[in-house]
Amino acid sequence: MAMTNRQVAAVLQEIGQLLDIHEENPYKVRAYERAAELVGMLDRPVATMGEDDLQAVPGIGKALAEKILAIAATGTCPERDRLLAATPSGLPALLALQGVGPKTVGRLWKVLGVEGIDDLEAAARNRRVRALKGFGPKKEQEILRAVEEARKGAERMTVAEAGLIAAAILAVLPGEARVAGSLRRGRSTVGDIDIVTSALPGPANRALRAIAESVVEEGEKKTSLRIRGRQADIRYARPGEEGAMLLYLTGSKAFNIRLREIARTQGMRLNEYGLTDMATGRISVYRTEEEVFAALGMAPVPPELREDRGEVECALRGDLPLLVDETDIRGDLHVHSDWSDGAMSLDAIAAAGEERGYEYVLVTDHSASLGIARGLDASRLQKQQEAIRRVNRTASCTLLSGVEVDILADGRLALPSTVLDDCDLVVASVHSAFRQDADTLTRRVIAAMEHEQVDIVGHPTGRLLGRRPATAIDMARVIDAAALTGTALEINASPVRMDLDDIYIRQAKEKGVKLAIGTDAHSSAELSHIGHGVALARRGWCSAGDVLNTCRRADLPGRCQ
Ligand code: DGT
Ligand code: CA
Ligand code: CA
Ligand code: ZN
Repeated sequence: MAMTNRQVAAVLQEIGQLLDIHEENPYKVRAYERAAELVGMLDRPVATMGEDDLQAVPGIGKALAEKILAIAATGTCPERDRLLAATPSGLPALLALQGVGPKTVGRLWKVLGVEGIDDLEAAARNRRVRALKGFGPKKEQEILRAVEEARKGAERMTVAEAGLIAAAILAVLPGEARVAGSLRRGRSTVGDIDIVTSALPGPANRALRAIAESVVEEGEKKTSLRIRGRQADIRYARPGEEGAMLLYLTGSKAFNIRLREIARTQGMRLNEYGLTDMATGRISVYRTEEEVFAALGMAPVPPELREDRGEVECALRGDLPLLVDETDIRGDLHVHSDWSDGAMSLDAIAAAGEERGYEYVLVTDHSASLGIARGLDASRLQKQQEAIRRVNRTASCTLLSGVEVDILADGRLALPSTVLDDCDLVVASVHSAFRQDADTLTRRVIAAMEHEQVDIVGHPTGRLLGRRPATAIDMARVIDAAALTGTALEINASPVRMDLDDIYIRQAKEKGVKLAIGTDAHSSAELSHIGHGVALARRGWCSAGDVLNTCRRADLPGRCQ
């Protein structure tokens, strides 16, 4: 179990926070924070280093080196295990709340006996938090809001989590099965998992029981279960009759309601079993969704569009847009290498791109500035560009040299424009001062877009699903500025970001703004997240022409020629 430096750094950070919760010596706390930063900045994976190599790093002594090696090998160390044993298991999760740090958590626990998010909510509602020295009613309100946000996030899952659970269910069902619901529609988050199967209910229910945490409801038509802390609904359809069931369970609810209206105006009743002719009472069943759409006189609507946002009218007229498809994608426009905080070498990125059949991958390591481990300064960026040229001599997938440059709090960029001039494409992103007010944040990002060298704005709203809300940025103004400056907006396809989301993508597309899909991959497996970004682009009604990554390398903007 060799851990990456990033993972080791996260564990060191966690130990620091646990010590802080326990109000231990601040110097000790600081030592772990510092160690996390140091490990984040190392050139080599700590897993491949010996104790002597580590101790040669300024700031790492013998005791720390031992702990780092233990963490790299096992994921934990005795110090962490001791701390975890002495801490209520619900406490570390409180650190994820906006505005709640280790010191706050420690006091809430020691003074008010708060041991988890439920306790905290109760304490805040009962106005016990404001009684703590230095807290007050305003802080109490903030805590309640943060709890609410966290609950919202925890209720819905990422598409990655939903995909894994769905795959586990599909694997055990003894018959044909299809994913439906919001997961099939490509929504950025998923409430519960919906599956349609033509497997026989008896054997299927037996198989499901074996993998479920608990069975909520079990039947011949429908079974609901809890699995890995989540809910899944399985609907049974007879073989050869799955069409109407898949259509129904895919939704959305608003789309289903429109389809039923359309059926009614044609003298038919639509439900999950088929179409009933109201004059004769005869029911027609369908093997596929396409056949149901055809019976309603409509073109088949791609699942990603089924939200009743104008697609029903288009399907009736037969002028649905031709949506971008994953096969149109010629490259990834946001990938990190081991030159900053990624795990892949440049060669590994080229190989991974080649494996996916890409023409190019844009390497976008972080610029050097506060808060980001191992960012590139001008001279390392230049060295990286030389290294990229060397890789490109033999690789069939071309590495484009880019950078993910920080947009500083005042709208300046973390690297000078002369340096950015040497990049093929430049992504500019906000990584700090997320809590600025709407106007400041919006002006800040627009200022960055006005730099001639900036081609793409990375993860424009800055949200981290379940962890951090979107910034106060005014996307309507940003979209107008993007149109004016010819800057593309990113669709960050990382399952924890999914940023931009569908509504903004559609607004951008309608103003002629190009969208750039990037996985923000830090490892080769994460390149496969591109599909989530394509799904979002489709939900934003994008055709291939709206998406930058469908361009041949020679047609990309920036300085790619
Ligand atoms: P989610 O789970 O919140 O991410 O969103 P969905 O769309 O997967 O919603 P879910 O799981 O509640 O229901 C799955 C599908 O079943 C939904 O997309 C459409 C259909 N459906 C659910 N409730 C109703 C309803 O009251 N009327 C109609 N016509 N269809 C419904
Ligand atoms: Ca669902
Ligand atoms: Ca459901
Ligand atoms: Zn970023």
